[in-house]
Amino acid sequence: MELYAIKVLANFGFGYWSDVIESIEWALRGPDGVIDSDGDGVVVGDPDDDAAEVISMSLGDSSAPEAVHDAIKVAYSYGVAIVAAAGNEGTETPCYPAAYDEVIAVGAIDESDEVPYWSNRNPELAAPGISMLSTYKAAGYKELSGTSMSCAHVSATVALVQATRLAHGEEPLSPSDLRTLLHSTADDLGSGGYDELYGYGVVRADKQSRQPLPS
Ligand SMILES: [Ca+2]
Ligand SMILES: [Ca+2]
Ligand SMILES: [Ca+2]
Repeated sequence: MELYAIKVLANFGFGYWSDVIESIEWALRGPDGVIDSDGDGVVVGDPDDDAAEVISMSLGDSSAPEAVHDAIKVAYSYGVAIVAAAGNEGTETPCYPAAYDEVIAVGAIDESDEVPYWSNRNPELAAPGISMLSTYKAAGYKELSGTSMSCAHVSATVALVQATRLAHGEEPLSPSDLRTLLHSTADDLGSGGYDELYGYGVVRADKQSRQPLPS
């Protein structure tokens, strides 16, 4: 698997939805600029294609143009899993694009598994989001907090699941099957089952059924 970093926001973290749309389309085309280059209808997991298996978006706003949703629906229909930060406004629902049905919205927990007041409610999953060591400008590292940090944990777990399957010669999971797997392996905290604080629970990369191949 390869990692593509696509810059869509300027410094201070602001940008345009048109750039977000373009980046989603880029991730689906991959560096060769073509969706499904061999025309077999398979994109995710096809060695002939270079599309992203998962798109991770640590960004959001209270609303988004429908064209963002359209781009997400296209990528999802090709089997690309899409993960986004639930947002840090303390609202009852995730921000966009996390709020779209196709997107896995990720909320934050702290080191005591508590959900901070600012983590938007009703995420799909929760993951660590307080004082996470992150890459930072000028080739540095810095401890950062927010659902942006949480989002990356879920995206990485998706990548781990898909990469392990592909390494075993198995088909990648569809986004829908991936989500079912992540729900069932998550730590169900708060009230039983889905709840507005943790969603289906805290993502557990270590509880995925397949173990990595020995190196
Ligand atoms: Ca391609
Ligand atoms: Ca193909
Ligand atoms: Ca629960």
